[in-house]
Amino acid sequence: MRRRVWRDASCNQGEAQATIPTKAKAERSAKIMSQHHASSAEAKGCCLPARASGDVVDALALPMPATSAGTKPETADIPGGTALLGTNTPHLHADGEGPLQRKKVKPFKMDVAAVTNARFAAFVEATGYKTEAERIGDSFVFINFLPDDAPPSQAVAEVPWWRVIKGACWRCPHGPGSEAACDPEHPVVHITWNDARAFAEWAGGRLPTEVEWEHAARGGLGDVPYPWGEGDPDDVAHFPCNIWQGQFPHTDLGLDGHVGTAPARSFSPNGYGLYNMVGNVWEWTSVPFKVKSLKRSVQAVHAGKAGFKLSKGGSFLCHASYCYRYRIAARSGTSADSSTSHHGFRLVYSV
Ligand SMILES: [Cu+2]
Repeated sequence: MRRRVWRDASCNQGEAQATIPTKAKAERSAKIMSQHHASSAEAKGCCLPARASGDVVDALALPMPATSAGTKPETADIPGGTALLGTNTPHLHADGEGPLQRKKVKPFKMDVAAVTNARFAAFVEATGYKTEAERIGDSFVFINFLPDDAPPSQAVAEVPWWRVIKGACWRCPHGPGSEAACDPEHPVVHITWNDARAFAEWAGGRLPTEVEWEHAARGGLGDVPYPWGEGDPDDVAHFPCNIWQGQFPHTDLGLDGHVGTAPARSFSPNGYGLYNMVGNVWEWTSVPFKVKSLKRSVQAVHAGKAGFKLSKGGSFLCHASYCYRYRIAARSGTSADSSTSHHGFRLVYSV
């Protein structure tokens, strides 16, 4: 059977490690370890567990989430013109956040919210599509979602709060038996870039470019860090989006009302009527993840990421103390066949 290992997608000079783990080919490295060694500093490619074959959940045999509501996409009109990309005040330099650039964009339409489980279920019902996580048989699940009595699972060396869970997929986001966590109104997760493109083909849309995504996220406000403008979220009183509060990765206090994903339409929309452009779930873009830098240290951070795709927006796991990526200019990347419990997508439509 196909055998894969898992590695961190972006260690940014130690200041903020990856929030998107990566599926990489077995030849690349062997940084996998068993749960029993997840916190051991010595775990360097030792304890490589063999994948058990068989007993992969047939997700098509599982009950479908309700599709009666929320399957029709609502879109917002995004004006064309001069769009802003990046920032002159980057926080994670190695991610390639700067400088601020001006680009021309044509007008387009964008889903007001990330694609929901209900909408994705309609796609699956119509086409019989099986996601890559279903076909491969596992996906990355954030450790806090696993039950206390969960069997040992594989962790990612640099980001041990990610576990490789057999049977985890969009319909069972925390692994087998977690169908109830697949809420029809929440963003679909455990979706790879390839899955998102398949959905887009069916839905008559496409993934946004980075410029389109940022232009839309700014909501007409210009050079601002957030879709709501200025004003950093905090752990006390300002909760404009679904991110982490508390000490990562142990305790999400959920002061913003959500531990894990929030409904795709939650919090106040931005100036273009778009919900949750930052926080909640990462969103795939159509473009490769590239960082232009002549610095060797930056090049070293991104070595081995050829073919990665760019994701935007951060997720419910982001926190300023650790992974300050719920800003419009923030960016990350992972491979096209990676899927996690904090990654979804939304589409744009050419007009
Ligand atoms: Cu993050």
